Amino acid sequence: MIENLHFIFGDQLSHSLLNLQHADKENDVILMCEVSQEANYAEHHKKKIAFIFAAMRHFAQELGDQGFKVDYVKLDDAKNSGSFDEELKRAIEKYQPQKISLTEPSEYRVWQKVLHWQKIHKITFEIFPDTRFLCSQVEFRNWAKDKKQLRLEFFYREMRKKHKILLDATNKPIGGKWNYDIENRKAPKTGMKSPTRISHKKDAITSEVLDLVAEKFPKNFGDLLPFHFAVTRDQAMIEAKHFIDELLINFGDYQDAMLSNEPYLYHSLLSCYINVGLLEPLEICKMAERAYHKGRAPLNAVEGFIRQILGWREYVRGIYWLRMPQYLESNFLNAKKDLPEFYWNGETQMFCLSEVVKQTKQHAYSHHIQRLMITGNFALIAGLSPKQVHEWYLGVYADAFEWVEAPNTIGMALYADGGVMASKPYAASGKYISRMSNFCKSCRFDPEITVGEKACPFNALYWNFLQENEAQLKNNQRLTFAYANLRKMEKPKLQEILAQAQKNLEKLTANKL
Ligand code: FAD
Ligand code: DLZ
Ligand code: SF4
Repeated sequence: MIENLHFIFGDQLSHSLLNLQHADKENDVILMCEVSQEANYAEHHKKKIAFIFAAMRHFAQELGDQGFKVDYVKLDDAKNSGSFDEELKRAIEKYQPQKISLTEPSEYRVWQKVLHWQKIHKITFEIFPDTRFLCSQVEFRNWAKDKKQLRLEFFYREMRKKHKILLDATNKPIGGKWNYDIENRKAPKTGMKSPTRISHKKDAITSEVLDLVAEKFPKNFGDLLPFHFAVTRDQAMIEAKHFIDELLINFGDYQDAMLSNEPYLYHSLLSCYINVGLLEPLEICKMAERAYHKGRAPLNAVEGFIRQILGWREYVRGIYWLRMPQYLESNFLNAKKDLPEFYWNGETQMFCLSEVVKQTKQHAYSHHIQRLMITGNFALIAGLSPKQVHEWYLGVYADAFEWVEAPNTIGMALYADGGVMASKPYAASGKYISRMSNFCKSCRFDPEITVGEKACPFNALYWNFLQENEAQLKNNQRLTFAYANLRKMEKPKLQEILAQAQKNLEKLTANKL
């Protein structure tokens, strides 16, 4: 019999967790388990599963080294039941704890389980808030409650003030402006190359996990090897320092740039480490702020980077908890088409899409603009089902957890929430992609052409999207210019473009685009 059973989930790998702070090395047991139910609730990329299991096993080892009693259930343990529900039940029977202690789970799905456990197990549950987030659910609700419209910019300013980040002595934003986004849209330079990224050595724990994933998930999407991920806090901190010292300086300027064979450019690759808890958001923001004060990175880069973490990351989490569970059913534009095969196999003539899917398959990573303006934009203007698109993003990226993925996909990329997250749909034609990338140079289509054999499919689909969704979108002030252009178009030309869009959609359905 023990006093307290601490249940730690796979994205709670932080020594600062409140329930760990309260754990007693003598009398408590810490439970962690790899379960097939979690591995299979989405079509997870092999690298994602390997990263999470390897990071969980290393974290369990660190806790053991610190003197905690850890019960770690591996996926292939003979008694592993395959679900959180049954593993908790088994641990309760084994240890007869007086109390179950946990930190609130990040996802609604798992929170429902916790509520259920409280009903069925006649034991006291002690549930701690997740203090790694910089805005609590209650705080976000209070901020949101009297607002007609939620907008990141105002939330972000509050967060800057609350956490005293990039403020001068009078609590005004350093440099005089809150937001330098306008400076962060440079097109890529020809021949641009970013520094080589770190590849961490694989120890016996990671190698065992890689063998396990190869054996148990052979048919899952994505390449398991090569595997470069950090799997401990120390390794993740090496990644963070590398980013701050070598890459942050260019992060702002080329934040929106896309290049083939350069999947990472100047992005941090820190999302998966922050999301599982190996790194904490506030420490990363402070590292970036220090780099600015030491003159090692310009303000547009530092502010832009901090805005993603202190602003967007917290904002999307707030929206998720405000709107769940209905959020997953959102379909404001009534988009119904099935996700095309090429999202899985990359087999499409559209070079931009095949390149992003290829990078995703190789690395379980794709940077923000590729997720938003290539795979997301296409899904939006082709009218793909938000639910199917959401399930794809949830599976294929190593950093994907529903609380952050769903608002980004359903809200930001697909506008399926009708504007809760974003003030306008991020619909764009091939001209945008051509300006911000070198993809079109390798493509059989031409971004300057809208109709005909060589026409870039994004172009006709873009106008078709505006036309088809006019009733829902025409009053959006940020689309005034786009609708004015649509109306200016001569009727025969518009008819030709709409007919081309239908051809594109027919080819899409036949897997021939
Ligand atoms: P950087 O570009 O270096 O940005 C720095 C950090 O800011 C990131 O590590 C991340 O923690 C944070 N960040 C940046 N943008 C966002 C954002 N929009 N929302 C939340 N945090 C942000 N991010 C996830 O962490 N998990 C997801 O499942 C996820 N799904 C997405 C789906 C779509 C359709 C889109 C458009 C975006 C999604 N994002 C998601 C946001 C963003 O694309 C990733 O956080 C980013 O690409 C991760 O790479 P990075 O660490 O190199 O980020
Ligand atoms: C994503 C994931 C996977 C693939 N496997 C596990 C697992 O076996 N055990 C575990 O504790 N967590 C896993 N995770 C992360 C969980 O999905 C994450 O902890 C929940 O989303 C928390 O809400
Ligand atoms: Fe993509 Fe169109 Fe450019 Fe081809 S021409 S890469 S389809 S944007």
